[in-house]
Amino acid sequence: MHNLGRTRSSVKRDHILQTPDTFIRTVLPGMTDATAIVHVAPAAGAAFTQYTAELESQGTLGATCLQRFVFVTEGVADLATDTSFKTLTTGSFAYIPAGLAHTLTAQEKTVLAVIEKPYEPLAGVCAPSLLIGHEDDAIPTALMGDEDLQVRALIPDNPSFDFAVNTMTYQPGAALALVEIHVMEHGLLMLEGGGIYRLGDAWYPVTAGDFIWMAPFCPQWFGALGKKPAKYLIYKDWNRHPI
Ligand code: UGY
Ligand code: MN
Repeated sequence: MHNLGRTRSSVKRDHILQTPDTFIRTVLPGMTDATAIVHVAPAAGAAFTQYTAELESQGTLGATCLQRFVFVTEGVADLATDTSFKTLTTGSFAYIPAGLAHTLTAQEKTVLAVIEKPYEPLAGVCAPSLLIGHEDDAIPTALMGDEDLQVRALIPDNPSFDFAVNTMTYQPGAALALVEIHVMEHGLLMLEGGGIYRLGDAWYPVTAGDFIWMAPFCPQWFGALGKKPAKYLIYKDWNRHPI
């Protein structure tokens, strides 16, 4: 059905809302039997790249010299390095340090949220090593004491990591306690449910499948609507001085 030029997507200086009706698929270098929906990249003003990789069975991601974070939203994929082999199922994630040669191969139709970023070393701190986990094993914490808003940190809060990735789960009606304005930027993928996102001076209805980029200092607030919890995966740069 033709949408007559309408979409909920919006591109502003300090934020992007990208809804599935505007997704364009491309193939990134080295990908086989796979396509990427690039959600944000330095071309838009971000300091990282985030894309959704849709892999056919036996599809692979290309190599990268950047650090890479992968979260499995659907399917099963094998992550192999010279010294390890792990099968990632839905809800699994992997942090792959910059320069670690690896292959990621889907066992079946698989969808991955992928974040890539140049590593910012910190004097006197060793770079992180390969980390593999599952969201179910991350301990939930109530944000600012609100039991209806649970945050799960997928990456340890350790200064060797220069970014964080969390999931945030809101019970229906739960909301951020304040409009946040901060130096960190965000890449956000709506995984479940929906609600209203305030970005800058605009309020957007958002739902599972949407992507949001928030530039540093973008005013942001979310309130969950509907009868089931809303959940998102959220990236932020972390643990580094802003200058
Ligand atoms: O970690 C965060 O800054 C998070 N509370 N932001 C957000 O959900 N928009
Ligand atoms: Mn925030």
